[in-house]
Parts: sequence; C-alpha cells; structure tokens
Amino acid sequence: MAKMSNLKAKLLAKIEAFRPRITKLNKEFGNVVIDKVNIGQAIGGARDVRSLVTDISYLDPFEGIRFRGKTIPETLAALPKVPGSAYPYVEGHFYFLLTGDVPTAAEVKEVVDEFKARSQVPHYVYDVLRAMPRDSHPMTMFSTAILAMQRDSLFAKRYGEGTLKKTEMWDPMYEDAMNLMAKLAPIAAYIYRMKYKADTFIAADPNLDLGGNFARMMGVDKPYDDVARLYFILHSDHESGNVSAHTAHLVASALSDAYYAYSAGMNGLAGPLHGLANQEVLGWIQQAFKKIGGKVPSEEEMKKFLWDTLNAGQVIPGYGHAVLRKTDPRYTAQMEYADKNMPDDPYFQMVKMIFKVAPGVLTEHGKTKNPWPNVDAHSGVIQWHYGVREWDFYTVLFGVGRALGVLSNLVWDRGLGYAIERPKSVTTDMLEKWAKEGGRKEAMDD
Ligand code: NMX
Ligand code: MLT
Repeated sequence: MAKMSNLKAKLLAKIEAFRPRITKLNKEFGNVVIDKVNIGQAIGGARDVRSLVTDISYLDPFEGIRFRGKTIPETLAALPKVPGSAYPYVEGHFYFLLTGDVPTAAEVKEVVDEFKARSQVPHYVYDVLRAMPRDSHPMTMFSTAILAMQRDSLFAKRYGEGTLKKTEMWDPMYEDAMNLMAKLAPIAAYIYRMKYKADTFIAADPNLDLGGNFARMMGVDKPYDDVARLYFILHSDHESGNVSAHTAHLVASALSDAYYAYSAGMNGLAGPLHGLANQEVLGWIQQAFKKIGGKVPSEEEMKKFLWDTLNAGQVIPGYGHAVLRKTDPRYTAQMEYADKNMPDDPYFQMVKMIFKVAPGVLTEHGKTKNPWPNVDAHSGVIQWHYGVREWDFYTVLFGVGRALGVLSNLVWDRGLGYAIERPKSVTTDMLEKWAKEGGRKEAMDD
C-alpha cells in the first residue's frame, strides 16, 4: 500500500476522533430543538433555518466569516507565506480548512508537491472544451470540464466495486477532492486563454505554487500572483448554506461523487444573485462611469445613478446579503489591497464612491435587510486593473476559490457519514390552513 501523506494521515486521525461526537449528538440528543420554521421561511428560501452542520467556517452576521475559527486577517497572518510574497500559499489554506491546523512550511510543501503531481488535466477535457461553441459562458465551460472528469472518479469506482464501507467513504472522496483541486486552476486558465487569447497557452512552471502558476498560465504579470492567492483564499468558504456549497453538499449527500457535486455547485454559483454578481458589478460600474461622462461621479451623480438602477426594478449588484448585516470583511480585505496597490484606479475610486452613498440610498429605499457591500462589490475592479478585462470570466475565479472550502466539506461529509438531504415539503393549502389556525398544531404541541 502506498504511504499516506501527512495531510491524509492527519485527516484520518481527525475524522476518527470526531465521529463519536456526531454519533453521540445524533443518538442521545437527536430530539433537542435548535430552531423552528415559520411560513415566511418556508416561502423565503429557508432563510436562517439552522439545518446544516459544518466546522470548516462560520458566518456571523455582524463579524463576517471565520475560517476554522480565524478571521480573514488572522488567517492571512497565520498561514505560511510564499517566498518573496506577503501572501500565503493557497495550498496551505486548503490544509488549514481540511484539518483545522495551521500547517508548517514542510506540510505546505507536501501539498504543493502533491497538487503538482495530480495537476495533469486529461486531454479529453480539452477536447470537450474545444468542441463547445466559443461564445458559451466560461462558467458553462468550467462546469462542463469538471463534469467531464467524472469518469475518473475514484469514489464512483470504489462504490461500484460494492465493498466500500461507510466509514471508508472519506478516503476516495479525499482522493477525488485532491485530484480536482489540483486541476481547477489549470482548467480555468485554459478556458481563459482559449476563449479570449486566441488559443495561445502558457505551460505551468514546476517551481511555482498554485497562485503563482495560475497567474503565469493566465499570462498576467506580478503582482497578479498575489491577487490570485488573496482572491482564492477570500472566496474559499462561506459556511454551508450559500447556494454553491449547499448544492454541492446536497448532491454529494446522494453519494454522488465530487465531480458531480462540484459541477452542480458551480451551476448555482453562475446565478446573478450569487457568484455572477461580480461580473454584473463591473458592467454596472462601467455603465455609470460612461453615463456620467467618463469620470468618477460626484456623490449627487452617484446617488442619482443608484436610484435610476433601483427605479428600473434592478438590484444594486454587490450590495446586500442573505446572512451578513454589515460590510463583508472579504470586501474590506480587497479594499485594503486596492488602497495599497492601486489607489488611483478610477474604477476603484468608483467603488469607494459607491460605498459612500449606496448604504444610505438602500436604507432609504427600504427593502434590503443589509445595505452594506458584499465580496462581489470589489473583486471585478481588481481583476480589471491587472488586465483581466473579460468580465464573464470573473465567476470562474470565484469557482476555483470556492472549491477549497466545498471540497473540504465533502470529505468531512463522507467522513462523518452525513445523511442524504431530504427536507419535507408542504402544500399551499396546508400553509393557508395553518395560517388561519395560528400555526401547525403538532409543531405547537412539541
Ligand atoms: N439592491 C436592491 N434591492 C435589494 C438588494 C440590492 N442590492 N438586496 C436585496 N434587495 C431587495 C430584495 O430583492 C428583496 O426585494 P423583494 O422583497 O422585492 O423581493 C428585499 O430587498 C429583501 O431582500 P433581503 O432579505 O435583504 O435579501 P435576500 O436575503 O433575499 O437576498 C441577495 C440576498 C444577496 C440575493 C440580495 O441582497 C441581492 O440580490 N443582492 C444583489 C446581488 C448580489 O450582490 N449578489 C451577490 C451575493 C454574494 N455572493 O457572492 O453570492
Ligand atoms: C458566498 O460567498 O457564498 C456568498 O456571500 C453568498 C452567501 O454566503 O450566501
């Protein structure tokens, strides 16, 4: 049997130590109530219903995301840095999300080497991508490429052999997650160069880390390697209820493998209320810039543009959030980067101007529960600054980053043996009956 990597051995020990906690909670405390559901939540997208479990990240409405208990600044400070860069290895963040431990430099190196060994994208994936119409959305291409690789799933293969025990399922899921994680950045760069750079490709450099190689394969000079590292880490995880993570978890709960599950998650990320918002923000900012005469607008001009958008029945892209009730710390991290590295960029000035006026306008508008910016309000502007100007590619970047958290979750889902997801539905007649009666009797008796 091949020697287990440090990461895999650590993960096995952690999963085995964790399992009794889940078993005990389920068996001894399964009836303890942690939430209740009202009609508004049943109709309104299950908002705030506590019905998912993850230990990889937690989103506090007022503080924002913590990865394995650490805030974004704490995470960036704690993880080992790429030599010559102020930013951490993406590979180290993956180790951290998977295990909850900050890796040593040697532990990061092992993951860097492992990803390299697993990074060869099968040729048939390129054939599939090349057979697609060139005007297909890059998210369609990305999702298709991931799904195409399902034939190589070790989980599906082991499951098909009929001898895979429930307690062993994390192992082939881990192998699939590692194989997929190693290939996503090269696939994304391939799509970019095929679609927008006239089919010219740049080979990976075996001496570079994931972020460095992504910048190289995209054909974008420094400091885009740091932008890539920051971007992938910031987008990695946002607890389990967001559309992309939840979709992947749901699909994998049927014991579908990581390829099926992650591709499905990407189809959710491609929606404008979720990951596509980053492409929408840039288009909207540029529209404003052009309409106001090719300059950074005054506060009054910006206010008018915001009201015009709202009065046209559209949302302000990059603002609002289903859980957050303050400025997204992922927005703040990008703001700090831009303040340091591109303070005079006119679109960055626009982002700042929007931040000045949009919360007031949205509060006056009175609909959204959160008038503050989310991660997408900023990200496109940084990409544009460094020459990645094809907006419709931006969600693919989100997708590469999101894999870090989602794939970690899928490994733990199988490690802890989480059940197939199957919430209960009711009919509108039932809702109307319970509305008249002031609640469902059995639920009130509980
Ligand atoms: N501009 C205008 N109206 C808004 C906005 C906004 N940015 N955000 C929410 N609303 C409206 C929303 O459409 C809803 O209106 P209605 O009652 O007519 O349906 C009302 O405010 C209440 O919505 P909330 O409860 O505040 O938000 P919800 O949890 O339903 O949705 C978002 C969250 C993120 C989908 C929503 O805020 C939005 O559409 N934002 C703009 C798109 C965006 O930035 N998406 C990216 C989210 C982050 N990500 O990366 O995924
Ligand atoms: C995310 O990163 O997934 C978004 O902020 C959306 C969410 O958390 O619901």
